[in-house]
Formats: sequence, structure tokens, C-alpha cells
Amino acid sequence: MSKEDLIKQAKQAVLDGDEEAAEAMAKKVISEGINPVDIINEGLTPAMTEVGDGFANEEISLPGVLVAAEAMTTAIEIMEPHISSEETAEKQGTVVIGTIEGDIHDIGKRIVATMLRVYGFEVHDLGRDVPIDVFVEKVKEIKPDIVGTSSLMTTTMAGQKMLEEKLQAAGLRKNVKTMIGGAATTQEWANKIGCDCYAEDANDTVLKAKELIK
Ligand code: B12
Repeated sequence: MSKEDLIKQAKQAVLDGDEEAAEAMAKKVISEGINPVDIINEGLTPAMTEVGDGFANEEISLPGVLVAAEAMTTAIEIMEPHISSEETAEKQGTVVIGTIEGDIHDIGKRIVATMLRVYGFEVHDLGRDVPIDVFVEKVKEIKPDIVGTSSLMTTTMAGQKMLEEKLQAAGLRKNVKTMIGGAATTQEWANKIGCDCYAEDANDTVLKAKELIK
């Protein structure tokens, strides 16, 4: 089966919220030796964006979003262990990443974490709905080069500002770069809260993370 066919199947599985189809597609990607990153970038992610737009336009219900998200997560979980590091990737820096407190969206953050690993970063993924103090403690403990937070909701963005303040208060901010992402965030928001960097998607994150640790 060609890569194009599998990209189509990946899109359809997410749009239909069909977990079984997503699983079959992901297994096929592995057995055919196709690069899972292409399937994520060209199939799963655009389909999830379409679902998000449908939800915003009230064409798709919340349960519809949920099954789409489950199909996407299933496919990513199967493919993730088969995403190989770039042969040439030199060891880059260390990144602590997580979705901010109050926010359970983790699909995008997970893709970002995977891509950073592929390009040589050591990534500590704290998961989702992560309390601000847990980020601060982790920064204290492992002294990463970058701490990245994801926020998909306008109600949770404030946590990113709080993290800046708490890192500052703990005397940790000068030794760590901060990065934000997720649908609720923008470059303006990063500027406003004094965050070092905003990235739009996983590729942008890798490029900017490399810049940040230079
Ligand atoms: C899937 C989804 C869900 C799934 C989440 C499943 C999961 N495990 O993540 C479910 C169904 C559970 C869900 C629940 C809810 N959702 Co929802 N959800 C979405 C949806 C449709 C897609 C998000 C997604 O996965 N996109 C695909 C990924 C690949 O993209 P991404 O997350 O943006 O990530 C990319 C970039 O942003 C960036 N990035 C992401 N993180 C990071 C981090 C760093 C450090 C960097 C540098 C970059 C980066 O790189 C990623 C890869 O390219 C969005 C719509 C949207 N436009 O985003 C709504 C959306 C985020 N949800 C929304 C809402 C309101 C909710 C609920 C409150 C609904 C409810 N009434 O219960 C709950 C949230 C409960 C909570 N406390 O968190 C709203 C938020 C509105 C707002 N402005 O605040 C949105 C925008 C929908 C809408 N238009 O109203 N949701």
C-alpha cells in the first residue's frame, strides 16, 4: 500500500472516529516501513484540525471530537515506538514539557515531545493537567535547558504566566528557557508574559528549540 493511501486512511480514521481503522492503518504503516512522522503530519494532524473546525462550527459534537481524539491517540501510540531518531541527530539539550494545569488536551504536546526526541533532545514529559509547582520542582531537580508548556484553552493560559512568575521567584528563570504552544497561545501572548519562545507546530518547535539552546 502506498504512503498516499495510508495518509488517506489515517485522515479518514480520525474523521470517522474509527479506532479500529486507526489501529489497522498504524500497523500497516509499520509493516510497510513508512515513516510515521509523515502520517502524523500529513494525515492525522490535518484531520484533527478539520474535526476541531467542525466542532467550532457546531457541525461536530463533543463526543464526536472525543472518538476522533481516541482514534488519533491509538494510531500515535502504535507508531511512536517506531519513530527512529534522525541518524545524524547529535545530542541536543534537555526539555521538560507538559500540558498546563486544568487542561487535559495532550495530543499536540505528545507529538511535540516525540519530534523533539527524534531530533536528539532528552525529553521529560510530565503529562497533562500538570500543576505549576510540579513544573517548578522538575526544573529545580533536573535543570533542563528548556521548559515547554501546552495550553489549548483560554482558561488555562494564565498558568503559563504563573509559571514565568514562579520560576522567577524561585531564582530559576535565568537558567532555563521557556517555550509555549497549543491552540490558545500566540507569539503576542509569549511576549506579554515574558516567555522566550512560541512555536506553532512540532516542526517549528524543533527549529526554535535548537535556536534557543545555541
Ligand atoms: C481533541 C480535542 C479535545 C479532546 C482532547 C483529547 C486529548 N487527549 O487531547 C477532548 C474531547 C477530550 C476535549 C475536551 C475538551 N475540550 Co477540546 N478540543 C479538541 C480539539 C478539537 C483538537 C485539539 C487537538 O488535539 N488538535 C490536534 C493537535 C495536533 O494540535 P495542537 O494541540 O494544537 O498541537 C500542535 C500545536 O499547537 C503545537 N503545540 C501543542 N502543544 C505544544 C507545546 C509546546 C511547548 C509547543 C512549543 C508547541 C505545542 O504543536 C502541536 C503539533 O503540531 C480542539 C480544537 C482546536 N482548534 O484546537 C478543541 C478545543 C481545544 N477544546 C475546547 C474545549 C472547550 C474543551 C472542553 C472544555 C469541552 C467540554 N465542554 O468539556 C474539554 C476540556 C476539558 C479540560 N479540562 O481540558 C475548546 C477550547 C476553547 C477555548 N478557547 O478555551 C477548543 C478550542 C474547541 C473549540 N473551538 O471550542 N477536547
